[in-house]
Amino acid sequence: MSRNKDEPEGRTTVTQASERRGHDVKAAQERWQQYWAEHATFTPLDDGSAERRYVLDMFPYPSGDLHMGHAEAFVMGDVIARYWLLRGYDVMHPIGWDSFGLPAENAAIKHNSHPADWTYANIETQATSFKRYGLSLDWNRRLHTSDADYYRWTQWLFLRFRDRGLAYRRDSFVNWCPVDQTVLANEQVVAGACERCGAAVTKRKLNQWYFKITEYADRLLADMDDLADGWPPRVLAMQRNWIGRSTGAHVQFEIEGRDEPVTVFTTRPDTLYGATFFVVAPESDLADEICAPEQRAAFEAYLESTKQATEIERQSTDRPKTGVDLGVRATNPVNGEQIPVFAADYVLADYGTGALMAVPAHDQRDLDFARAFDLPVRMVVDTGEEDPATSGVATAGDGTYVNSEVLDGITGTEAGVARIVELLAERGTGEPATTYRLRDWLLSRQRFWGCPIPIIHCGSCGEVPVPDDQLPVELPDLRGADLQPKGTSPLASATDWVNVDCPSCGGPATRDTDTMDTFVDSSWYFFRYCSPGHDGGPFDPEDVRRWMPVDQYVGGVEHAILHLLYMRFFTKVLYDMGLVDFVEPMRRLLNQGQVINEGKAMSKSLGNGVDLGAQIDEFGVDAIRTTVVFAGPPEDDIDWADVSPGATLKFLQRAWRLADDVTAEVGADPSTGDVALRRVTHKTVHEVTQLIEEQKFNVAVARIMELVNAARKTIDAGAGDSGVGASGSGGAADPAAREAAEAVAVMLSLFAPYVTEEMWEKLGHQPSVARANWPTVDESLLVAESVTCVVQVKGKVRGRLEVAPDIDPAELERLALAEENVIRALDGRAVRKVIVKAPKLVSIVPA
Ligand code: ANZ
Ligand code: ZN
Repeated sequence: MSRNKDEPEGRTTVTQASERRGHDVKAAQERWQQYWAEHATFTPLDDGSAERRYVLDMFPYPSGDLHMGHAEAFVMGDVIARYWLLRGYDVMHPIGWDSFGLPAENAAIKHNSHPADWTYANIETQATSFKRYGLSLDWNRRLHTSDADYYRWTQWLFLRFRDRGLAYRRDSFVNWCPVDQTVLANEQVVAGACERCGAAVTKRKLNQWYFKITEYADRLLADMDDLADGWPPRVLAMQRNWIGRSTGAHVQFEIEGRDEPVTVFTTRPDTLYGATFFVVAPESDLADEICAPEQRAAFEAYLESTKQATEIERQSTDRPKTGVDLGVRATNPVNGEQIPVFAADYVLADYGTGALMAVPAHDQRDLDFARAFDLPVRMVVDTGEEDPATSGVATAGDGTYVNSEVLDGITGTEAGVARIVELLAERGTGEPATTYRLRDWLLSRQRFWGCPIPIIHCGSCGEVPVPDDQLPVELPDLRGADLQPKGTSPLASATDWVNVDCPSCGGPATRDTDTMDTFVDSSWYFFRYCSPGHDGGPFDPEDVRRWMPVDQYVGGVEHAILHLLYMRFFTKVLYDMGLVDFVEPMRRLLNQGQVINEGKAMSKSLGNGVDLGAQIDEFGVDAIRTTVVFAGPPEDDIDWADVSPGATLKFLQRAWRLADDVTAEVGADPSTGDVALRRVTHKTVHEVTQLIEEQKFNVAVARIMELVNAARKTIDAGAGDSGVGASGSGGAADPAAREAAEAVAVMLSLFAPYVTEEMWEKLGHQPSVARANWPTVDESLLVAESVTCVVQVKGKVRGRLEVAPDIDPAELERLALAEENVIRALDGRAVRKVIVKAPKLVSIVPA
């Protein structure tokens, strides 16, 4: 433990000696960890004796030992879980590991070992650290998504999704990382580079498995109304944008040489008369199909050149527009005008219909393209701004229609859209339509360390699901095999595993060699916690009914989009399957901030990393936990350069000394104690309760610190006397000091579990403080301050009352007449008159 540097050497006073007293941090950590494990302190009873609450932290990936980020993420959930436990709820706070995934595989390749070895060794390291970190976790529900008895059910769920038409295969262009040799989801591509290795991402055509999440787009949007109270607004906004619902119309254009018309999606059908050209996505089948022979070579060269660009680059407005004329014409369905057709990469193949009508006057990207290719710009909405043809700036606002036949003279987009949609409907060339940014969820991965897709491919039967009673399809061991990515899954090399008899016809067949995106594993783990080890299904619906939805989910905002969207999708499908009776799995969501250092994210290259283990060795778990919480609101980032775990440790020792000093008996009546301290205690309990409910944990710590100071003052006020019988006047024997110390122990246990167990024991209570009762508030002690009211009988002072400054005169009169000394002074005589001058004086005149 570090010495107090402010303390002059060599001079020892009584207070300084007592300042040095403190509990043994390391011994306490070992002792109570063992106690909690032996007594299953944090295992819910699940017997209906108390209302259930489910607190869940986003489960960790076993990348190595815990780091400062975990310290913050997990302490927030722990504060909530411990608080609910103290409030008498039956709390479930489980833990597990999201243990499939690429890093394990890459580490195995690097160190010539097996992903399982690396994964499970890291899990053990993290588990030990979680236990030391004093988290109120129920270890009996522990799960690992890479265990066969977990992924058996991941596979089972996949097959149920497939039964419902929600899992399917198709060819598509996918993001491809040439280094990791795997498919990446859009969100795993950051600024055109692989999120993991930084390599430039390219496109590749592959036959892949998808979940049809788009079928749930509307429900994923609509059900967010239920989350408005419990989820951070910015997360809801991110989800909404990701789903990206757009309303407008589908409009059909005839294309030269093609029998069927081509449909475009537009949000502005009202600008149809301003469409001066037509654009299709270069990689779409349509482009390939309609391209005129004389333009074929140019088209193919262009197509090749677009494969490098990412989706974001392709859509960005400040990028020079490129494209190629396909040498055919499209016909505008409202005025019969013939317009040229281009392929250009600002049009995405998988948004809308992969084709658009270009209205350069009112869409900036179309205008940029028109200027680059010298195409006409025709204004059809007069907004009063300069004509886009001359200004180069597209106008998008409301205005009056011009050059638009049936629309001319109409004002306002809404009216314009309504009129044109009517016209299109009459002619059978268009209708209202809705489209989404959200794409189906690509779940195939060509990697080893993941959940095998339980499908068998048979030459005569096609795709055959592995029968339920043959699940799990276990990963082959592949120990010693080369896991180096080669574009096909390493599973393909396990020929004994791959070659199987078709479950349907018995003929020769092969297993699907893709594994699932790990987001599949993490989309249902919270259900499994309700039924640990259940082998009749992924979970027992009865268990889930009792515990879910989760009351509080805690995790990083980096999961604001995908993980949360996917688990919401899974829940809705399970609802449709009749397995759960709710559609949203998480009632409340808390996004904790990050721990940074010197203004920057911690990183190896910056050398500004702070090692959690070393911090704990130096200051102890309690000090680190409390420092993290005290640093700011849970959502904010913490700069470790600005905090002082040393000062926190001193505070915790001060708190401990209260318990060490108190001499009033257990159960001593606090109402005989120091009223001023009692007021502070009850006010603090009242405020801390509210602050915890509002998740303002940092302020709660500050309030508890003040209470520790107030209790210390009371104890020290009696330092001179023997301490015996000093009740009410301060000192260690004052029952109000005990009351304060007990309140500190219980409230502080949310943040500092070890020192408070020690305090609770010193205060003469049975362990565990985690299972104590949250202190109750005596409302009458909440008045801000009190005034002494003098009570006179026949002009003589007979009593004094401590009352609130704003006390009601009638109440004051009642209190005065009930005063013992006053009753004695009246001696049975009737009262003739009472003069009340609230709050200071009551004068009683007897008959
Ligand atoms: C004509 C038009 C006129 C458009 C106008 C906009 C303004 P949001 O709002 O994001 O849904 N579009 C359609 N399909 C596209 C694709 N595959 N790739 C790129 N852009 C596409 O965007 C819908 C609008 O984006 C559509 O409405 C279309 O351009 C374009 F004054 O049609 B609009
Ligand atoms: Zn077959």
